[in-house]
Amino acid sequence: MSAQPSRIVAAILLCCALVALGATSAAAQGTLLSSSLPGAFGVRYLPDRAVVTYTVPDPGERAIATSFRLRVRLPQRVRWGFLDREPMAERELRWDRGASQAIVRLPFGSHRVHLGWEGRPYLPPESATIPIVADGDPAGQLGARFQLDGMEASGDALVGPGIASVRVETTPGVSPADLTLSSGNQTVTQWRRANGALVTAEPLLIDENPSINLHVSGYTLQRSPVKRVVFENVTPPAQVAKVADEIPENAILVEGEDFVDNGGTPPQVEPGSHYDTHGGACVYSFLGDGSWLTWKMPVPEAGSYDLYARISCGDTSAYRLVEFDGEAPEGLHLVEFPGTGGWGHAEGEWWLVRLTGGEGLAPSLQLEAGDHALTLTGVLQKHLNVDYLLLVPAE
Ligand SMILES: [Ca+2]
Repeated sequence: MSAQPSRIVAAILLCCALVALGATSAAAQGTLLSSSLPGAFGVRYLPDRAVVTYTVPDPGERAIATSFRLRVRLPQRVRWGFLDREPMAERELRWDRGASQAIVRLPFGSHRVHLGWEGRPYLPPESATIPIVADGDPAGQLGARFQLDGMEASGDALVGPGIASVRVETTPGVSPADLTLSSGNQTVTQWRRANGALVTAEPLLIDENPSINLHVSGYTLQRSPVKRVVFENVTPPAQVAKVADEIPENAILVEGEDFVDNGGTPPQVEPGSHYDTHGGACVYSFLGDGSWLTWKMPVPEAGSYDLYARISCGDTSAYRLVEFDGEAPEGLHLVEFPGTGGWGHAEGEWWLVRLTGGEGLAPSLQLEAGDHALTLTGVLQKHLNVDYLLLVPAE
């Protein structure tokens, strides 16, 4: 875009000022602004204009005029202006060359004034609507608001949960550095260009109907620089199956509390903390904030195995990324664990679930003999408690 971001930022940082002025203060040289009546004033300098927001109460019956006089220092002669969204006539814009100040008469109340010295008179649009599309279907919209230095849009996307790429279709000239998108608490700032759009560099984990927030930097935007936000290749999480809460024959059992490595927020382990746990303990407060746990899974002989987990979840569901020896097994990257009706403090709140090998589940794991590393990474915010994990030889 035609913006010069560093210049804008510098101007904003250096020149933001909020001042309260006394009545009839002199229009002394060197002051940014002065007013003939008391009030609250803020002035912000941008590359082509000063934007003044003010509140000046109506002085009531004592007033002999219906307006007050404001002087605003500008680097060059004032050429155009807006009072709120109305253009100001040229005769309303006086110039005190000696003081380098614009002089305008303004109505009482709370208003915003743009005083420009360069370029053409311009105000950003008030609002815009940006459609969201998920794999070709409408999936909500973002409501956009404009500031002079960018656009902020937000809304819910009717998509997910799962993994998806996000393509932001922009007008020409939007650079990756201008664009920030957040979905829930994840923020995307890395983009690659593809066919006139910006696409997330990495697939994004999306919760069910995530809140989307989009920020585009750019000065004097004429319209929304984003035409559509498109979720592509939306892959839902793998499902698990609840099975009888008994340990199958020949199962290799690894206690949840016996994890061998972890990262992020440490989970809790405390003997006797929960109801009816195997080995008298479980791992709990395993957060969905990117924290991960790794277990050593000993496999006595090469073959086909199925993965089970005894879990509790007091939420509606919890999501975990699954890796075996550092790689996602086929069909098992993101897994949705169901809510079990509680956190495992009462009967029936621990469920044994099967992750592979059943109908509608990911295929059985083909494992070599030896120790394998199973890692679960908590994502999309939800907690999960784990009593134990099983590898069961596939029939
Ligand atoms: Ca246990």
